[in-house]
Amino acid sequence: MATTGESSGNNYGDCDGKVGGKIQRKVGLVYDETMCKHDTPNGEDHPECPDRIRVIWDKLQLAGVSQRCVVLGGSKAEDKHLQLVHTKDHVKLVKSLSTKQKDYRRNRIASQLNSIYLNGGSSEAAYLAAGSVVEVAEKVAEGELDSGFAIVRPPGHHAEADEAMGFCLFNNVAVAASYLLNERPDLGIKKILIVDWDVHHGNGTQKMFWKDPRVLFFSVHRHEYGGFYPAGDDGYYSMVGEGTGEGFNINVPWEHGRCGDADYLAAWDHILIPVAKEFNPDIILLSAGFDAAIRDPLGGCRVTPYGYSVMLKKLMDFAQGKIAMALEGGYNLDSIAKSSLACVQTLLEDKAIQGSSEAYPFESSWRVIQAVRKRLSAYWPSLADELSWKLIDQKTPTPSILISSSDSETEDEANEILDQMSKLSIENHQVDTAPTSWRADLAKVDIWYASYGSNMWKPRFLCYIQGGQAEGMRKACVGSMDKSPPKEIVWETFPNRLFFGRESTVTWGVGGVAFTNPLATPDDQTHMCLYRITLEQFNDVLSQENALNVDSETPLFDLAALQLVESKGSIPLEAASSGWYGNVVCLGKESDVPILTMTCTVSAVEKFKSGEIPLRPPAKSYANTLIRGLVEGGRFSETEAEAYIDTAASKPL
Ligand code: Q9C
Ligand code: ZN
Repeated sequence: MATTGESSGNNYGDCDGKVGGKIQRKVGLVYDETMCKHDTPNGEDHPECPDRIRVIWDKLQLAGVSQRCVVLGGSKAEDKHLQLVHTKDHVKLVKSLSTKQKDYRRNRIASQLNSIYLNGGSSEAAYLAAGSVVEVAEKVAEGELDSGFAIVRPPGHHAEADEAMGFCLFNNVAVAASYLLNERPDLGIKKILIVDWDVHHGNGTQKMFWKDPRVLFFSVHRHEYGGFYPAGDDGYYSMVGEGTGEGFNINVPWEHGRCGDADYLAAWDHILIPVAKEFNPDIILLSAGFDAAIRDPLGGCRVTPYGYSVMLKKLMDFAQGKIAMALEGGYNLDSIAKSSLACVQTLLEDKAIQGSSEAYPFESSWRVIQAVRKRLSAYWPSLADELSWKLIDQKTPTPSILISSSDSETEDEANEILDQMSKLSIENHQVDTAPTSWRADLAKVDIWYASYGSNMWKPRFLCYIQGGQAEGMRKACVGSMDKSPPKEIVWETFPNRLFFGRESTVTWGVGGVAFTNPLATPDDQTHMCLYRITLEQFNDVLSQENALNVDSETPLFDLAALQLVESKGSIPLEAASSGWYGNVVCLGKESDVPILTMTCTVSAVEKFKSGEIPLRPPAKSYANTLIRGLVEGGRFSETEAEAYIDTAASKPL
């Protein structure tokens, strides 16, 4: 490896690295200004900008931290090492982007790639980025350094064997891993854990070690069912590797942004750490993107410097603390500087970074964590146990308005979160409090939930219980807390008028959806499918139907409300007054169990009648879902079902 420059930092203390009697860990840092020359060709703004590594370096210097590290200059990767994970053609292509090349050729190449820009400095920076990560990893493996941080750009984890993408040219971390395993058997590195906490999936790294059991690849990222960059299924938890590498690829795919310390630490405590214990790596390479950091413009997540420090600290318990960190993404200059500082201080084993994580993981994060554990439990016995209810009942409510809001934090929101983060220390980030209690009471009471809309189709209704998304739906449901299926299903017909209204819904898109008049009219008929579920589950269905949060402190519909609705026939719910289905109606009893449905209020029916709110026929796919429910449920033949829906959709109210 060619070393362009190497200088030893000013280590306080003597050669043994003692500070104030305490053994100072040897932490390496690579920084090379040459990597700033990779930039957009015409000076356009881009989030992956040269200042990213400058601000990190400046911060470490200003804090007096770089002075306590071993500072290395960058070194260029050798082609033969790059070719351990990249094709010859790809290496040749990146090499050919040298300063002598004309801009237009680089622009043409870049335009054919996904999220890549190129200029005269790109090639050299890419060689330096990869070589610097190799250099740090090698020194850590040799034991010359305890750990190290390569402050490099362009980043690497999206780069595939034959393709640059996602701001990445060479896969820096993958090159280093492959180098240690294949070129340096003398160092005794036989098992490598790669942890990728960049907010994006490390698709390139995953592919490069897909069939390789020597590398355990762990990536936690925003996935959103394949909607987040780099889109598709690659980052899903079902992707576990293949051949002898099966089980050595672990993805934790968040369903949405806004994940923070609590979510990441839950993934650490309940997936990564137990697996790392079993795998027992010889070294850890960290794809350390800081774009899951709070205020990152691309990531939309909320990890604090404290969160990063705890995640890192927990990794230092493995491989005798041998960790080589490499910068990947991270686009808020202030956030990446602070996060990097917290990490280097952690590597130096300074006093614990102050902060706390009083928040709980999202309900969706627990769902993801449980799914990952289940999928991988065959390979990692420590994942096999079910997590206790006591644990996963600790979750952060999702304000329903946030579901459709943008990903980036407002300043106020961010400040408020940071404010909350100033109390606890690393040791006690897990908080034990009693779960909310209304659920236990309402779980003891059965009701019939009577459905007359899409929920007549059982697979669609089950989404409200088990979570997920049935055919035709545009959005997944979170499901109920209690995922047990309905105890019984029966059909009944009630003297109420079925009709369709609203312009569109989030779940079904454009077109009207079903309502039934809460007031009975003797000449009308609404056919309903009755599911026998608990009152607790009914609350969760009610919340989901009204776009409210299923994990609220108080039930929407408690035992008192049940008593009231049985005597009054229908009650509009205060808490669901902004939803369309906030009116609970009691239609009678069946086997002594009350039959409840939910629809709009009487006053909304008046507005539909007057035209103030337009009636609207259902779109074809929604109507078909109802027909499917009526047919598959055995209530009607297809022709009968079609006629029934047609009539309801066309007859004036
Ligand atoms: N609609 C890293 O963080 N976004 N790369 C493209 C296109 C690309 C991020 C959006 C994000 C790449 C290393
Ligand atoms: Zn990223």
